[in-house]
Formats: sequence, C-alpha cells, structure tokens
Amino acid sequence: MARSALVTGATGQDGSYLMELLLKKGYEVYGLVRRLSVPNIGNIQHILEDVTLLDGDLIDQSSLNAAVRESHPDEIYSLAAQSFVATSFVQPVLTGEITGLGVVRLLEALRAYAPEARFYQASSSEMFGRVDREPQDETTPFHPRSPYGVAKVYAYWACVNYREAHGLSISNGILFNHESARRGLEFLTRKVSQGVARIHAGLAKTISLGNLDAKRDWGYAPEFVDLMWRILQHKEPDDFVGATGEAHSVREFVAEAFRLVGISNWEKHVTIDEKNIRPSEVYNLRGDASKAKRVLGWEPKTRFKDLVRIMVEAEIGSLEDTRPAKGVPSG
Ligand code: NAP
Ligand code: F7E
Repeated sequence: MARSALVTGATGQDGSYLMELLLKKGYEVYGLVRRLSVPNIGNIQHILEDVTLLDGDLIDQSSLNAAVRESHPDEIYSLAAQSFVATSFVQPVLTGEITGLGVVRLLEALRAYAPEARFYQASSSEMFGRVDREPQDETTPFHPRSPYGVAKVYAYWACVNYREAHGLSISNGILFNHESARRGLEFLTRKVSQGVARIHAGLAKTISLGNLDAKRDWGYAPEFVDLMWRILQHKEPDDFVGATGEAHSVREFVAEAFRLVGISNWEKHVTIDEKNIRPSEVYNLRGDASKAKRVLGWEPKTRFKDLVRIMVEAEIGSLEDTRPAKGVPSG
C-alpha cells in the first residue's frame, strides 16, 4: 500500500516542491490549505489533480485534528508558518500564534490521532540569530533576533519535548535560507531577481532595499525538500542542519543579479529605504551540514552563482511569457 504524507504549508515554496517529490516517490499526498477569499494555488496548480487538499488552519485545532484523522499519515511535514521575518515585527502575536503555537496544535493532533507517524518540523537558521561562532551546526546556541525566530525556537523545543515526553518520532530540520522562483515576492532573492528582470525589460528603474551587508547561506529549495524527506527516512528521530556552507552578502547577490543582465553600475538602480531595515538584524549566517552529509548522504549541489542565475532567468522567462507575441495587438 502507498505510504501517506500530510504536508502543511502546501501552497508555499517548500510545500509545493515537497509534494512533487513525494508524488514521484509514490506517496498518497495530502496538503493542508487554509481558506482564503481568493485561493493561492499558483505553486501547486500543476499537481492539483494528483494531491488531496484538506481545509485547515494552524489557528484552529479541530481542523488539524480532522486533517490528521482523514489522511492517516505515515509522515507529517509541518511547513506552514507566518514565515516572513519583517512581518513578524509588526504582527508578533499572530506570528507566535501560527509559527509557534500552531505547531503545538499539530503535535497535539499527532499525539491523539497518528502517534505512529513520523513528524518533520521546519525549523530555521533564524533561531541562531546573533551568532557567537561560525559556521553554525546542531550544537550552536539559539539567540533569535525577531518574533519569527522566537516563535521558531518555541516550536523547536516543543518538538524536542514531545519526542522526549511522549516518545513520538519527531525530527527538526534546521534549514538555512533556500530559494527558488516559487519564493514569495517580498523575500530578498525574489525581490531582487524580479526587480532586475523588470529593469532589464525597461519596466522599472530601481529596486528599494534595506541592509546590504547582511550575509546569508543561500541554497536551492528543491534540494532542501529532499533533505526533509531523508530526515524522516532515518530510523531514529533526530535534528539536522541543512545548508550550503557558503555565505554571501545581500550586496553580492544584488551585484551578481545585475551582472547577469549586463549592468555593472548597479548602485544607480538600488535605493535604500528605511522601511526595509529591521529593528534587529541577523548579520551573519553560515551553516555546517556535515551531520546531514555523514548520516543521511545529503549534499546540496547548486552553488551561489547558479542560484542567482536560475532565479534571474526564471523572472526574465516569466516576463516574456506575459508579453504579447510580436505582431499580435494587445487588449
Ligand atoms: P512560505 O512560502 O511562506 O509558505 C508558508 C505556508 O504556510 C503557505 O502555504 C501558507 O499558506 C501557510 N500558512 C501560513 N499561515 C497559515 C495558517 N494559519 N494555517 C495554515 N497554513 C498557513 O514558506 P516556505 O519558504 O515554503 O517555508 C516552509 C517552512 O520552512 C516555513 O515554516 C518556514 O518558516 C520554514 N523555513 C523556511 C526557510 C526558507 O529559506 N524558505 C528556511 C528555514 C525554515 P498561504 O499560501 O495561504 O499563505
Ligand atoms: O532577508 C536583507 C534582510 O527576507 C534576507 C525566511 O525564509 O530565511 C528567510 O528569512 C536578508 C535579511 O529572508 C531587503 O534584512 C535587505 O538580512 O529574504 P529575507 P530572511 O530574513 O533571511 C530564514 C532561514 C527563514 O526561516 C525565514 O522564514 O536580506 N534585506 N533588503 C532585505 N530583505 C527583504 N526581504 N527585503 C529587502 O528589501
């Protein structure tokens, strides 16, 4: 019989790639989606006929109970979150409700209705925050720098506690930034790659940014969902860092994206706006994923420049797709 998996955050970047991967592996795939006035299914349009979508919200316990009961999962991937760090400063209570307590609600549903299932929690390098060592690994202390990071630390420890207290098979993936053309538009890599493509096409003149000096360990999302799956195939529940091991600044990302379209004087096209600067910043993240390599055989392949190229090319391609073909009148 096919194994069954329940994925929360099904419409997000990672949920969409993970559901594709699980379908390829022959799983029966259930995706949790929340009701919105206009459904947000762009990332999963192409697999809608192959997965079962279940209505539910991390704020609503009964809907999570029903989703777990209905999907009879062998594996649960807890990906849903208010995941944008900047928003967490203006909506800290909501972020705590969803990104922190929402995970505990899902753990309660696991405990009551699928105690044999393996559970993956989408933990984050944002938990490391103000780091005192480099690179960061599974033993690095947490010092979160945003309400988002704080909520993720709470969810992380809730998972460890449910594993220890109730003997449930719960694992954390502590993943560093991973990106793709399916990233939300407000995240740095997507904002820059889309902005550069629009400037290249003559549709915009500038991109408004914040702190150019922050450094991130940026990887490619499809490779990181493979790590999630591998974590749940391991016989013992455990926690693993996922990262490329390379750090680059926002400035380097911007410069490389402009270089790809032949613009060297990129500073002319970037404005710095106070509204994009966070009350407290995470300046320097670089991960050490040697445990994931040693134990799970996982190693990311896509390096920094490839990632920037993939994202800029995707944006240029999608702009071309939306333009009227030559000779065809618009309207
Ligand atoms: P994302 O694109 O922002 O997706 C978040 C998903 O959560 C969306 O499907 C969203 O649904 C759903 N969601 C939000 N609030 C919800 C609620 N109240 N009830 C049910 N669903 C809700 O995030 P991502 O980049 O795929 O990341 C997946 C997970 O990994 C998140 O937990 C994130 O915090 C974590 N993470 C991400 C990274 C990264 O670099 N991408 C790194 C480390 C950890 P809507 O479509 O309806 O908004
Ligand atoms: O910012 C700087 C910003 O919003 C990256 C989430 O997936 O990864 C993500 O969190 C850096 C920060 O991602 C702008 O200050 C400068 O230093 O793309 P981001 P993030 O905050 O690293 C972690 C691992 C997660 O878990 C999160 O869910 O870029 N930056 N100027 C800017 N960032 C944005 N968004 N917009 C700017 O204009």
